[in-house]
Amino acid sequence: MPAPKRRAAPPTASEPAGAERPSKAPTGRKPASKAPSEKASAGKTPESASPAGTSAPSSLESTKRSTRRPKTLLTISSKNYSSWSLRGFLLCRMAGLDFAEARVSADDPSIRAELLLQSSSFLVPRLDHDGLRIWDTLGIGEYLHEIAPEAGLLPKDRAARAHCRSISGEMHSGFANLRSALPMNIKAHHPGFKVWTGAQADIARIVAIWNECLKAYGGPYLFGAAPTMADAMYAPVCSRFTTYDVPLDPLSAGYCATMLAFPAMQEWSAAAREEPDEMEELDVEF
Ligand SMILES: N[C@@H](CCC(=O)N[C@@H](CS)C(=O)NCC(=O)O)C(=O)O
Repeated sequence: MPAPKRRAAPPTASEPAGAERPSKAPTGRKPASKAPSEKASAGKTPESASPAGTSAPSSLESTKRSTRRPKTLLTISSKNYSSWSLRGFLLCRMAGLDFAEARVSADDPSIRAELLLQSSSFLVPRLDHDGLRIWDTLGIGEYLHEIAPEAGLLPKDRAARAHCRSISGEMHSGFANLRSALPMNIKAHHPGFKVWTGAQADIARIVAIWNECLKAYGGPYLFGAAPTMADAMYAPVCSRFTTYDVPLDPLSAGYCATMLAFPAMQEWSAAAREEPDEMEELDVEF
C-alpha cells in the first residue's frame, strides 16, 4: 500500500490562475446579502468565467486579458489536495454567498508574483467581497458570519458559539501530525493504511471532540441540525478518514457520512475527481 508522498520543498504558490467559474449551488441556506455595488452586476458573467462543468481558461494570460472580475471571488487551489481551499469553499456555500472561483496553481513563479500582489499571506483560500480582501479560513468564516448572520455559521447560543469557535480554532492551529501523515487526497483510497502513532493521538482527540459535540447538540452536524463553521473546519478530516480507512466509532463514522453527503462537499469532491493531474509531489498537507 503506497504511503503518501512527501514534497521535498515547501509549497510555492499555485497553478495557472484563470480557471474562474461562477459558483452557485443550492444550499438550503438563506443567501448572504449582496453589497449595493454587487447587486448592480448580478447576473453578468465575468469575461474570464466559464460555466461550471466546462473547461475554464487555464493560463495567467487569459486572466490578465480579462478586464472585468466578479465582485465576489474565492481564490482556491487544488480541489483534490487543498484542504484549506475546501474549508473556504464550504464556508462560502454555507453562508449562501454568490461567488466565482479562481484557481491558482503551484509551480509558476509568475503566478506566485501575481499572488504576492493579491494576497497578503500568499495563501489560499482568499475571498474578495464588496471591495474587501479577506484571507485565512477563520478570518473568512468570521467575516461571512458578520455579513450573513442568518446563515448560522456560528450557533445562536453563546455557550455553543464559544464551543464552536474553540474547536474551529483547535483545527486551525493544531493536529499537525494528522495533517502531515494523512494529507487530504480525495481521489485516493488506501485500505488498511497503517497510521503512525503520532497521528493516532490527533485522531483520538478529533473523535473525542466530535463525540462530545454530537452528544451535546444532538447531531447530525457538530452543533445540531444545521452545519456551522466547525463542520467546514472538520470536513477535510472526514475525507482523510475515508481516504486512509481510519477505523471509527459509530457516532464518528455517522458524522463522516453526514459530511461527505453534504451537497457542497459532494460538489467539491466531484470536481476534485475530475482534476487531471496526479500531483504526487503535493501528496502532503497542502
Ligand atoms: N492558515 C491558513 C492556511 C492556508 C494554507 O496553508 N493554504 C495553502 C493551500 S491548502 C496554500 O495556500 N499554500 C500556498 C502555497 O502552496 O504556496 C488558512 O486558514 O487559510
